[in-house]
Amino acid sequence: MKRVICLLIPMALLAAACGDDDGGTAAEPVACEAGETDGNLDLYNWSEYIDPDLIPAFEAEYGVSVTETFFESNEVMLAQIQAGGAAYDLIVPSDYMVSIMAEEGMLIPLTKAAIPNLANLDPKFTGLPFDPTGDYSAPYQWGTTGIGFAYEALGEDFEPSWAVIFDPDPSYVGQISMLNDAREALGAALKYLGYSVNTTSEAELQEAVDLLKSIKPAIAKFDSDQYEDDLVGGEVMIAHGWSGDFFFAFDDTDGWEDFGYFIPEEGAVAWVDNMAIPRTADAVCTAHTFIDFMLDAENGAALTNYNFYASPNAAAAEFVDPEILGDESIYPPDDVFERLEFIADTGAFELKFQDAFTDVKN
Ligand code: N2P
Repeated sequence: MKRVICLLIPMALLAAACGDDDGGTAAEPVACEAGETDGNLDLYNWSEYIDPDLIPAFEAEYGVSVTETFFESNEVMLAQIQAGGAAYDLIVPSDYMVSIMAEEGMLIPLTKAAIPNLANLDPKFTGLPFDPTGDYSAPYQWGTTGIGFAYEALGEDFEPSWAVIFDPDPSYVGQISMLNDAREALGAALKYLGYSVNTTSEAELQEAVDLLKSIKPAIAKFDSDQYEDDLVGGEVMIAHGWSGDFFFAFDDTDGWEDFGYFIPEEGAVAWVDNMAIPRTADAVCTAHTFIDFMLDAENGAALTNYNFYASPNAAAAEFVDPEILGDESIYPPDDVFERLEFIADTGAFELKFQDAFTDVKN
């Protein structure tokens, strides 16, 4: 029976669901020293996530070149790494995906002595459940998933609820976008329904599917790539998306007065994206050196000042624009943080999320 099911599931998560029960064979660490390079770096990252000045700065300092390729979801990235085409040297998976990939033996354990700037990390961002020993990943940036909106649609005084999407006002029906991302879109529906984003209840998942299907006529598109541009460009009025992407677009278009972002009162997703080295990497030592470069205090601050995501780098704080540091939509206060939930690896249930989302979209 397991065999039949395994033939029907998406390729990207096949190994996680159908591999041997102990996960893949562990990858061996590689001996690298701080500052060592062993070739050019192929970086596989989310889009608009790195201050473009940092790439030439790294290239000049270490005499290697960096090629950047972009992905728009953890699952797309996983599928690419599993397909084994390009040998990316450094990837930026979110929390639950670090755990999936480490479990499958897809990540090279970090040689921590080659990354002295790990000491700059805020202790809150070390020992996290998806990589308790920090052996496989180093935090890059963190943020929340909520709702970006046009004040023209919601006015100044509205209830900051997921109902903005799941019980939409007729005035903006058809002008809503949602992330093209199974865990995020279903997670939003689960939160609205009062459930955990990490549910492993088929009944709860089905309720989330039914809810998303019921509002499909109100959804203009599922998109994770240009939703923030669609919002500031007037193509949609409401967008489900990642905090910093909205702020980046508001800043880019002088749109701060016309657009906003909120974390729904029912709770939402918080995430940490992390740097990790796939076992198929060629330039493993350059990848370590790049991780160390990104964890430098000033470089970490440059990231946040560019992409408006929060930094896990404590030493960076003094170089971060004070307006960003004090912005509660970027650095949520404790009472808001308590309502946030991290997406976790649900094991074999991951496939049910993927299948459920395919069902929603078809
Ligand atoms: C950056 C997107 C952040 C990814 N453009 C959220 N995990």
